[in-house]
Amino acid sequence: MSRRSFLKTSGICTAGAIAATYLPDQFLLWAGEKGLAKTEKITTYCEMCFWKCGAIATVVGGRVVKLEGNPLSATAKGKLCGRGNGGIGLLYDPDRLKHPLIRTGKRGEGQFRKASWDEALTHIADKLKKIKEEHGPESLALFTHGSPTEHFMPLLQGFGSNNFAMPSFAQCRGPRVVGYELTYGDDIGSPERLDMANSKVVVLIGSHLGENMHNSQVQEFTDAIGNGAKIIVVDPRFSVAAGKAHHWLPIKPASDMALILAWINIIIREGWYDREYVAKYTHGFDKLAAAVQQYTPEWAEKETDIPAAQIMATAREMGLHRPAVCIHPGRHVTWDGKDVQRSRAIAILGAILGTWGREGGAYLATRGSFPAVPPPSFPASNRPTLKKGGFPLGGAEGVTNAIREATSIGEPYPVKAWMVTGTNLLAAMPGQKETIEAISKLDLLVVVDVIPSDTSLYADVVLPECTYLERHDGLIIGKGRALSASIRQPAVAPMYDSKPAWWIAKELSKKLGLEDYFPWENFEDRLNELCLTYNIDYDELKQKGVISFPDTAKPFITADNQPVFKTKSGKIELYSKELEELGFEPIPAYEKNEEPPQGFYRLLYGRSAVHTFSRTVNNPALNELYKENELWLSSVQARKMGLTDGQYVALQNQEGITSNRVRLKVTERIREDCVYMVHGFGQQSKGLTKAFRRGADDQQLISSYPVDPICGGTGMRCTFVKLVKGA
Ligand code: MGD
Ligand code: SF4
Repeated sequence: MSRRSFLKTSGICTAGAIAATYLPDQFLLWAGEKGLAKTEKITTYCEMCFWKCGAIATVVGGRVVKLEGNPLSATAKGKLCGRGNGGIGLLYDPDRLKHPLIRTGKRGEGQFRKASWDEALTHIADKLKKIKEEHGPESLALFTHGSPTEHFMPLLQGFGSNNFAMPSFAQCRGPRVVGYELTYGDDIGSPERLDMANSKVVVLIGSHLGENMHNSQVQEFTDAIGNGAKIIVVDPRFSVAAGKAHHWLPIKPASDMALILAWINIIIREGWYDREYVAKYTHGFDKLAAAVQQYTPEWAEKETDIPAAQIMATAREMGLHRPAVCIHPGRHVTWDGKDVQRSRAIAILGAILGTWGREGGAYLATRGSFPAVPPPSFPASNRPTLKKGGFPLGGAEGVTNAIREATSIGEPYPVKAWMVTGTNLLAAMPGQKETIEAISKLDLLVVVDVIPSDTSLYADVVLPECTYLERHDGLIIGKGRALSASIRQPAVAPMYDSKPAWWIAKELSKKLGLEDYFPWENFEDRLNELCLTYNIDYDELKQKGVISFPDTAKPFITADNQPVFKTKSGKIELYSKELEELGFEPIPAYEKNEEPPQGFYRLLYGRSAVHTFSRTVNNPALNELYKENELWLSSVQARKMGLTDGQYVALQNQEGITSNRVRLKVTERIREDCVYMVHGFGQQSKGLTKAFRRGADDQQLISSYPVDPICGGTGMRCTFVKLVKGA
């Protein structure tokens, strides 16, 4: 694959070639290359999103001047995406948090005074001790995402609480994890274990690869296109991926389940499924076949707006090329509160085509592993954890909205302190009013961030973490095709008065008498120790950045490499006894979603190739490439309303909440019943000088939403908006 074709698929010809180096940096780079200045190459892994690509930083004269992908990294394959290159923009963003801050104004006003680390940590520790005394240790909750998690978990659990949650579950992958675990006894992993490059057919159901820029996955998608795979894209919008598709299915939003069930029905009815595989590895096929009979292509046409003939043709394409069919499971799948069942339907479609463990389908996870490091023994609690929130399959990463609700109502017990690390809850969770209301019940809100996020405006104490280019973090243990370990180490020393999360957690632990949970002097000692346990040469790891064990890869089913399904039946469960016992449909069934009323559009949102949620919108290098989001509106609707391309409008939801102004992108590339914008914009924090009130915030508009009764995922594609002129 050429660099050009990768960039083309990423939909960002210019962004991939991003100016990650500014002019003086170009000079330093040149000086380094000529041997005129001291140059170092430091290996690390990227934190601009959660794909964890191995990266190499070139440091000249103490300044990071270039970032490149590590060729040894399976997620980078020698390249970084536009955002990965933009890491330098985060490091040198003048808007970064520079000192610990203690609030002086009202919550939300963003008035703070500078404090020393000792004062800020003492303040937090004193408050936490008082809260523990009055309400018990479980009254502390941790909201977290990404690398800081590993450092703050021992603090939370050592304190005596197990109340933690990450938005990556109930606002993102949770329903998929649960749907796949119910079906295969295993999640499909992150990165998803897809053998896309070898697929004959790639099916993307609402996955906008190329705009959603997961590095190696987009590279493999590009390879699949280059290798002649048939591409089927189901999307109400003509996405970048749709531009590469042989079949673009512009589905009526929120009717995907109808299409998937019809596909399953046709593939069974026409005998296009993998009989041998189904007989050997699955459970409940006959019940599935009977249950889906009602979902004919003609019926599905009415539900989805996709012609029955096209539904047939795409089913045939999959059946004809099985098992080399790669059905992407989706990543951000919290759409309509019925997402576990939709994810299960996708999993079932893959199963009857025999794709799990097969070339061109989904590969099996390595069974290689490093010796387990036993966790410390944390104090036990006799109160229930809040992280499942009463959802039967609430998941290991916790349900953010459940902890938020418990905080608001003070039931089953009071939650009085939140630590928020590496997540911007106001942008990540729907129901901003609910988040602010829950915060108003707290005696302490601590935010650990690198920039003054919207959530930090409500904090009592803000702690500035240094960026990933200035710190050590935990090893990344890759469990994809082969076992691997990747290291993060500082390319430069922390700027300003910022500190790494491991240091913050350890210092706070000392003030709380919890230092036994951090039994090392500094994090390098900890990494050294882990490498000894794992039998990895630490110096070699530092130098290479990634060490892989190719012998541990056994990706495909063979006579002596049989898959293990950790389900109740020991097989792939097309019929789920577990769901039946919990009172849910054992086989996915169709339930119609509400449609927008007259004058309203369904609000859809997604990614830009150069941004990750709200975390990059203020990054000088990335903001330069995409400064504010646009609202996609069909040209037919624009004409009817007398609106033109480039004009500003506001959006108003059914509860009367009105957004910031947003610029219209009038286009033929979207259906008439929906509008679309990139998520993460419209931030309210003045400290974000480049992002402040640029574009509209989708999250502000998602004020009511269905919740998946199985896992607690919040359905965020059920908001209807109208356009307000004159914004
Ligand atoms: P961000 O909005 O990027 O996403 O939710 P979040 O992870 O909360 O906020 C991340 C915060 O972490 C930022 O304030 C950033 O500055 C900070 N940060 C970045 N790097 C570091 C670091 O090294 N250390 C520390 N301490 N902080 C750091 C994402 C979540 O949002 C997810 S995973 C998904 S898939 C959902 N996407 C989504 C959507 O597409 N639309 C809507 N409406 N909501 C969504 N919510 C979900
Ligand atoms: Fe960084 Fe891009 Fe890789 Fe994400 S996909 S980790 S932003 S290089």
